Amino acid sequence: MKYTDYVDLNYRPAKSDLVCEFYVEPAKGVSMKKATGAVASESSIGTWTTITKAPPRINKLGARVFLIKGNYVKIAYPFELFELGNMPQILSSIAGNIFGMKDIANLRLEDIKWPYQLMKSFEGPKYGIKGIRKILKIPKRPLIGTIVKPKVGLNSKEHAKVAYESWIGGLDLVKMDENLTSLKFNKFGKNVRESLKMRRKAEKETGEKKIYVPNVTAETTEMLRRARLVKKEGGRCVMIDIITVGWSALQTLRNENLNLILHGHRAGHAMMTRNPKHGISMLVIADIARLIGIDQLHIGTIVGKMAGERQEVTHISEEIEKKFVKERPVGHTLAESWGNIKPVFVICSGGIHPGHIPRIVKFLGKDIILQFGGGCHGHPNGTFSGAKAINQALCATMQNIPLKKCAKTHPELKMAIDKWGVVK
Ligand code: RUB
Ligand code: CA
Repeated sequence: MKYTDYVDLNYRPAKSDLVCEFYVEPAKGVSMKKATGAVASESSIGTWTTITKAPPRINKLGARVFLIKGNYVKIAYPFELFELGNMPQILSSIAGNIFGMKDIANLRLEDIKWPYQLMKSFEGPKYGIKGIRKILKIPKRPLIGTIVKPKVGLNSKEHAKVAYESWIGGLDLVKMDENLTSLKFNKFGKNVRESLKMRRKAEKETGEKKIYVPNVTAETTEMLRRARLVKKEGGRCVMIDIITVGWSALQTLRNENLNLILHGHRAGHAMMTRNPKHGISMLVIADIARLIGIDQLHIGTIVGKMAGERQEVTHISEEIEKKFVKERPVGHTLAESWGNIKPVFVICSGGIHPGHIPRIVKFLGKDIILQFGGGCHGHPNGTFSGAKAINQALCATMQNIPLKKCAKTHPELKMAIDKWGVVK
């Protein structure tokens, strides 16, 4: 088959097809038809030339370009091209060689629609939004959490003390940062034991359930060993840097079924997601993380230190929180019915402080985890007051009270607002 044979604009995808939406920019002198056909060919059964004696039945396995609208293209893949439960194999097809082809100047995978048969070969989140709310006994409001700062450098005892102050100041979750794992001055085992001891103390004093999120990111065998250690020590959750460990490691951790909430940090995603014309969208990364089984995932905010657009963040949150996702011509989202795959709790983080809370809640609703680093520990009076200020700002937001009004009777919030302001 020639590249252009893979384009069939009359084709209507079967229910069992996997569908991808791509942004495609052909190389100079290459037609859109040839470029998109090249993508469909190389990501399914084809190569640069025709294969002389290939059995004709194989042509049926070819992907089909069935829609070209400007630079946006939809391609349908027969389900038989994919191995059940094997995310690396799926991505080696639809997110593989095609990104380096000479006929293509730019290519971006915008979204994937998963056929049910393939979807059900993955576990999905163990807990998701409802399960996490049940553990914490918090039915409605956004959850609030912190990343211990400085991100690296504290010893285990200092780290646990910061965690304790955060919890008794009113936060629900405390987590390690993405680059803190097991370092000379803060070894993983000791960190977990000290921090969980402080979690129990904080729970006793506040009468509330709390969550500690140790980062188990490491080589796969070591990652599993650390996750089991967290379980043994009475932990409820672990964090994994999903991009740097890779999808297989995430799947291994999920399939281990340790009954731990899985918190997904996305450090490094922007290497692939930031260019609007080439790479992969954060939406697809979030999609895959949901399918494999992340319970809570960093998706960015619209206000903090990390780049991101409101539309993008809103679409990602809908994609991973809803059971049914509607097709969107603008924003490039394919329709999806998530079946039994549970909704993921979105995490808004990266440069946020109490003055951001009303705006984030307004745009993303209450099913979010608000997570502060500098915006807690950078409070003029330190961590405990920082945690209190966050709590006060959230309470005010839940009651529709302007933060500046609430600050008149809450000194911690007042100091936070004096330092960072309120973002409208
Ligand atoms: C935030 C932080 C996280 C970022 C990552 O700290 O350490 O790594 O949330 O970004 P701070 P994202 O609150 O001090 O900025 O959540 O967008 O992936
Ligand atoms: Ca999708």
